[in-house]
Amino acid sequence: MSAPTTKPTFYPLIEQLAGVILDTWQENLDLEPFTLPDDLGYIEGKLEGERLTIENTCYQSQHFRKMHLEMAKVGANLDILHCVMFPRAEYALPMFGCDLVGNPRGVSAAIADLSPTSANKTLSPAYQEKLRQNQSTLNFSQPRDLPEWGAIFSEFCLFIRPSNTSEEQQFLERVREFLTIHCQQAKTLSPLTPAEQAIYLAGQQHYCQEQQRNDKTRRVLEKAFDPDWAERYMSQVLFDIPASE
Ligand code: BLA
Repeated sequence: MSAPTTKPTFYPLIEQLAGVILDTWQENLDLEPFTLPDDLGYIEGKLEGERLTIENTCYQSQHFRKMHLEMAKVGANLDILHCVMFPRAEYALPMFGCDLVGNPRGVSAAIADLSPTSANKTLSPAYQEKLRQNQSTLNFSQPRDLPEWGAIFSEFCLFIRPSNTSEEQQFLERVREFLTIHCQQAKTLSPLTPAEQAIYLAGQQHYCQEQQRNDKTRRVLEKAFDPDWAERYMSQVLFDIPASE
């Protein structure tokens, strides 16, 4: 499949968020390319007669095994940004994850979190202290309830429907904060012992297993492609479970 000659345009907040993610990565980390399996960089499918296109950008760094930014477009009605930073098992790092779903009427779901992978499923005191600093200034009029599998997220998880451009910008700035804290914390850490690594790896495996229970994502992919393809994409690209050593 060849790349299109014209790049699709996305809902403005999605374009802005992609810019914030890539800028923060570039400013804080030494990025190296990461190649997705079977050249899944650019993908096209058909969803009920509408074209679904997926553009993937992927990097790795000293602290992160895979940093994945995906922008997907379903016809003219659904724009999606998905981003996950998978830590290397050597470092006691949480998972950064973000999902934004937009339609012509606005953004229906904006979610971002730094999700714990430790044995006691809490973030380290350093993360908690940094995340608390501006937490009380946040004010969103339409918070959303997490599904059952959302127990993987931290107490700092943002899950909202932004109701105006000011809330959209507030979400954008909070994600910039999450990413900056995450990249800067990563650089302070020393490698874990093999026994400790096994615990954090199990935490990542659990996170990916639970994310694979997201029926809303699966349904979009199943309709555009087919159930086998959706399963392969969710388990090998979106939330590939890191192998145990
Ligand atoms: C919700 N994800 C959704 C929704 C759609 C997608 C259509 C419903 C929107 C709504 O309820 O308003 C679709 N998301 C996709 C697709 C891809 C995608 C097709 O990423 C990729 C091709 N999801 C993530 C990550 C998080 C996440 C990293 O990929 C969180 C860190 C969360 N998405 C998430 C949650 C919901 C959601 C919690 C709401 C699920 C629910 O209400 O049941």
